[in-house]
Amino acid sequence: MDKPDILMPVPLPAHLRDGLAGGFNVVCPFEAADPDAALANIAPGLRFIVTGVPVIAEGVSRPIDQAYMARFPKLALVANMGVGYDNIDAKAAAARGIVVTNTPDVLTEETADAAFGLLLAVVRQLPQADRFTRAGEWPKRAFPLSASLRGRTMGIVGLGRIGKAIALRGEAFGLKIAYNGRHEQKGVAWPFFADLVEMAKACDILMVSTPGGAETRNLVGAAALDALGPDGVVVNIARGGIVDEDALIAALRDKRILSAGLDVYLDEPRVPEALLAMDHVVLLPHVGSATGPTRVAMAGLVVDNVASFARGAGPLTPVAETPWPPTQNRAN
Ligand code: 8YV
Repeated sequence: MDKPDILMPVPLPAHLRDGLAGGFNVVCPFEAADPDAALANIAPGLRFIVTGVPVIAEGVSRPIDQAYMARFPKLALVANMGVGYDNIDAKAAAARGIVVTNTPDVLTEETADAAFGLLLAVVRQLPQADRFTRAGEWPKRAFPLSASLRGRTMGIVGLGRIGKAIALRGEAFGLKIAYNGRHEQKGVAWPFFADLVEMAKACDILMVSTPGGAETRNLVGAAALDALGPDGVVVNIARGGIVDEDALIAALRDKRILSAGLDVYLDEPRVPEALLAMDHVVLLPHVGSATGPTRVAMAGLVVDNVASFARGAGPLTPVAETPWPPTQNRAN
């Protein structure tokens, strides 16, 4: 029997493609001479899509929105390589009876490591110190004294799995922790702030670790940045759209906050020139989960989700909007 088609609308890692190739015919329209024809060819019978944030290819970004899903009448599963799935309209998927899966847990500790490394790099100016050493400046002068992590309070915007793992690292480093989110969490002793600006007033580090998408667009704006104050440090390892990029650039330029460490941007992989021109920020190319072992684990979970679903055993890690087994009114 022919292998079923699975559509990969954006370039994703080779090991994911290899993992799927055993059981599926992986269709990559971005490689076809005529991408539209390649899609039209498979559209009537297509049941599976595998997608993710295309971290490598400029200009190849494909939100899986309502209109896109509507092109595939038999679409049953959209499997995302990544815990964040703001690239997929999961509510629209739910309304069409399509299951969406993501890759939670396997990247939690890795991403928390990256977040904390970024925080240390920003506060102690480690990349700047490296540049200073390589430039042969050390024999001529001492590297300027940096800010310190001592005595700081870290406010976590979004205390999910990754937020909690970052908070535990913060405690081990002697930081005070607070958190903001939609709800106060049971069994969590760290102080909860329903209001982000109020939390920013009580903090000097803002750690952004909440899902992206329309609900959190520009959540961290000028008011929160001003509340953080001139010693304030913003670290964003979640999604670029959560922090108002223009407001952040203005606050950094006017020294209303001290610095920022960013792994994510509004229009990846393009980074605003204004940020690139600043020496007091640390800019990473969306590498939160980007280690060999973790990317292999993420790809493995994608393959396991698709394989399990395809053999009728259901998805392993469906997202909240498309629970499994399906509830009757899950579109609501
Ligand atoms: C990856 C991520 O960049 O999991 C996420 O939400 O942003 C990262 O792990 C991406 O998903 C790789 O496709």
